[in-house]
Amino acid sequence: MTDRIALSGAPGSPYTRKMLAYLRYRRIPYRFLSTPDAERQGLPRPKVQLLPTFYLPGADGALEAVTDSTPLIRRLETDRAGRPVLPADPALAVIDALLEDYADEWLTKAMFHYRWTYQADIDKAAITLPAWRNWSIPDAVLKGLAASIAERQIGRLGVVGSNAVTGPVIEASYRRYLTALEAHLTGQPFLLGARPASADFAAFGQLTQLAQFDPTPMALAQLLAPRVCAWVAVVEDLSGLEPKDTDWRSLEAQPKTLHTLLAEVGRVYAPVMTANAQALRDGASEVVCEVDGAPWRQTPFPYQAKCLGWLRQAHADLSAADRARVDAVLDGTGCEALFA
Ligand SMILES: N[C@@H](CCC(=O)N[C@@H](CS)C(=O)NCC(=O)O)C(=O)O
Repeated sequence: MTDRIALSGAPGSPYTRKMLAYLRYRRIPYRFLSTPDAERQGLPRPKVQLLPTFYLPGADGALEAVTDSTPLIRRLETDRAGRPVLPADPALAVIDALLEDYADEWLTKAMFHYRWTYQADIDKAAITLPAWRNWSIPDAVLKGLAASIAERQIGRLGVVGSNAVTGPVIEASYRRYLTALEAHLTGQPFLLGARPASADFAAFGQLTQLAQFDPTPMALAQLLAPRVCAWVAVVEDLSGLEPKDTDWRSLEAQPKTLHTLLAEVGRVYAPVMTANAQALRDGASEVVCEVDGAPWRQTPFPYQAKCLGWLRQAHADLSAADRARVDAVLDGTGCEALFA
């Protein structure tokens, strides 16, 4: 058991699903626990309780609670060899990091918005989320937990920026994303070719909820993007795929559909991420910007400014020649603004 990586999380957490699918693809042995089991087994608690939590040896060899899927993937790519999900070409790797962060930080808005806005979605999530932690409880207790989780999560809609004005913007973006991903997957099995990149696992994580659990976005996915629905079911377990180096499609040979996907990133994620970082620099109490012609207002989110910082650093660290290659791909997508 000790050679298995321990992690805790939940089936309704997109980042937990991202990491489980990643571990399976990498063939990294793991043991998965619910949060209550992790507590019962005396595993350390993270400073900020986030799902998933990994338990990895710290500097003194003792297990430490570590969260945050994006840096965890980078750490596991360095610690364990074989079947990498980060492209070796540094320019392609920046595009991968951008698509990964879009899924983690923007697509998650659609997930949270649909789940806690529509009654059918609220009812399903409210009863299922607590049952995932413990199902052997009386009805009255489960119903009480359902009511309190629904109240708590609906109260947090504003944190992701979902409200009456931004809701239609989030929904239109989700529909465009589905159509763009459907078209992209028509030409190749994964975002960057014939093998999965970290961005595939990030998109998969959010889509396990949007296309497989919450009824409103799930119906849209089936209607607009049947291939995407099939893809999500398969990416869950890619342990048998035998990837080759040549399965990465080069940046210059990517299909036009990648441009359409990046244009969606540039249309919605880029203005919110840059306005958020600006609001934090200015010490403003609110992010105010325009997305897709509609006003966007949300509480500043320091973590997302950190994400943008990582992306900018990766872009700045490129050689001049590789940066020019990335900029050529981003030209006309709206993503240029992220690195301006
Ligand atoms: N950036 C983190 C995000 C993790 C995250 O936000 N997890 C959510 C659940 S999917 C969470 O634990 N939220 C705190 C809560 O629900 O109390 C990652 O990539 O792992």
